[in-house]
Amino acid sequence: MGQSYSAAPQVILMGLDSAGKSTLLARLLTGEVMETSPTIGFNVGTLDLDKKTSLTVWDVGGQKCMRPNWRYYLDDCKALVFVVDSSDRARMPEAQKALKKVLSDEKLRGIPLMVLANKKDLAGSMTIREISNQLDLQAHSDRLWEVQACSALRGLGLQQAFFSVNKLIKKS
Ligand code: G3D
Repeated sequence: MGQSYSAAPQVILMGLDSAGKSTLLARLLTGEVMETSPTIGFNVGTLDLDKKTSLTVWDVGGQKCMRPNWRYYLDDCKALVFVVDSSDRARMPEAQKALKKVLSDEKLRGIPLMVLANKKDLAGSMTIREISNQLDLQAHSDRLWEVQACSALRGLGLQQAFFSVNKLIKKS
């Protein structure tokens, strides 16, 4: 666990329930996930990309993202990472709606978006293009966005994705 949450840029992890956020955070932080108290209900950890670069990653939950208090975490948010289950076509409209709602928050104006197309290990998972279309990402021309495929379960593509998140933060 890093020494200070406030020193590293804050990244918020969101997505529908079962998208794979907890698995992803646990994998990314290699066992360093800190469970916050049930009243807060969020997981947080610091990801060290290299000796000089760290990101503080907050998992604010799936259903929980609709709770009023998650908005307080947006104050210092430098990037939003939205996780989708790329094998679940049926829930893409719901994911699209949730993403649109989150991005409409004034506090997130202009901040970059990384969509993680998780569960790429599953046969028949959607392509990046399909996911971009389903989430209507072209509509978000007012911010930098990117989609990357990963498998939280297998630990594939995660480190690369967060290096890209860091690049997006620097560019924006
Ligand atoms: P959440 O925190 O977004 O709600 P979880 O999601 O991390 O709890 O994951 C939900 C389920 O998806 C879990 O399975 C988990 O193992 C699985 N999962 C997460 N990431 C991947 C992945 O990359 N590939 C595959 N195949 N499965 C994944 P269970 O069975 O425990 O519900």
